Amino acid sequence: MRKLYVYDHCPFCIKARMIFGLKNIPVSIVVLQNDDEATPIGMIGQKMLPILEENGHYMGESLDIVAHIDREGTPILTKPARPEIADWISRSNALLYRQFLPRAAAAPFPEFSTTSGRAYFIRKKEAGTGPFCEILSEGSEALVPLNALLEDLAPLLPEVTTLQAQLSYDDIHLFAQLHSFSIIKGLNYPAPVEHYRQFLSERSGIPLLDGMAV
Ligand SMILES: N[C@@H](CCC(=O)N[C@@H](CS)C(=O)NCC(=O)O)C(=O)O
Repeated sequence: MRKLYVYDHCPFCIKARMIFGLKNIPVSIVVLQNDDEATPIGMIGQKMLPILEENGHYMGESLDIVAHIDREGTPILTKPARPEIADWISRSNALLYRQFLPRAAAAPFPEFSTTSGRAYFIRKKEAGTGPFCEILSEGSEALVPLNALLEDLAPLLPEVTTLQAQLSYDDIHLFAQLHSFSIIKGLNYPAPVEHYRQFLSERSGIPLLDGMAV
């Protein structure tokens, strides 16, 4: 069987996992330790996941994996992408990942099951953001703009009935983004956003992180 190497916290890995779940194509999920550099470098020449292993070949890049698997049988990502969704994602990126990273660093993800795996992530990401404890001390004030973004998203979303018929690459990017949002406790999801994230979680078989949210 094909193997998909991932980190559970990684939004790009969520994108690659989604296409298998949405198309009901079996794949064996392998979670690497976050400080395991040798395995991914041995496969694609860089320390980067997701990686798909198929018949002794390795494919990196989440969207290459999505396109490759969507070409198998009947494609499902047939609806055109909408620029307003890409725009919302890019507006939310910086705010989201500032709050996401310190929470992910403390969460019970399998890629952090060794102390060195967790320490590797903290060292690497704090180099970009500054100390995680300072970000966490921003408290609920920091959630105000994220809640505003969720309000902005509600009117942009397709109806769930439309989603049952056709999906697009927007749904891959947006669910991965909302999956990251779900590790942040205390956010308010407007009803259309809540329906959307639950629908795609169920259809792709990828649980949201609400249960470990802080
Ligand atoms: N362009 C890549 C980006 C993948 C990516 O940035 N993966 C991150 C995890 S979210 C990674 O493996 N970074 C190296 C590290 O964590 O050390 C893709 O879409 O597959």
